[in-house]
Amino acid sequence: MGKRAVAVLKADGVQGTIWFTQEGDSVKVTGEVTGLKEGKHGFHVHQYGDTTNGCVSAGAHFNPTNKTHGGPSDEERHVGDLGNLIADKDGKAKVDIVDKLIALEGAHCIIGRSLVVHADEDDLGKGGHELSSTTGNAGARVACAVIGHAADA
Ligand SMILES: [Cu+2]
Ligand SMILES: [Zn+2]
Repeated sequence: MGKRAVAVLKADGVQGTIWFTQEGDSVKVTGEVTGLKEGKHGFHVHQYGDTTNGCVSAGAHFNPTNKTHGGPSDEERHVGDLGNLIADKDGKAKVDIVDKLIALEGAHCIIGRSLVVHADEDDLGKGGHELSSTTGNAGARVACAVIGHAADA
């Protein structure tokens, strides 16, 4: 099976483990996040694996191709744009995504960068807010974790 990476989120109240598994040209993203407010929460790979100043030092969305912000199925998107988590009424979000742009090696490699979960919904670039084209206006960073190498699946 494929190469694997993992991010372990451990913030105040918000916790989770997210696995990234290479499957051919795509990366499967699986896991669970708990402790969220019910509803949608922006979910991105940010450029730096730096938490010296909390999630702020993770920097902007991982964007090696110099595009504007979008949704995961858009042509125009940051590599790090994974869309939204959807938390149920118990605050739990199950993650089961396949993405064709993030990678575990090469120019789009996300290992050593950060996974960030936001307080609010990512409008996928379509909200008409001044932040829509850069962040999806997803609000505060409620949890973040450095994406690290894991044993192969
Ligand atoms: Cu983000
Ligand atoms: Zn983005």
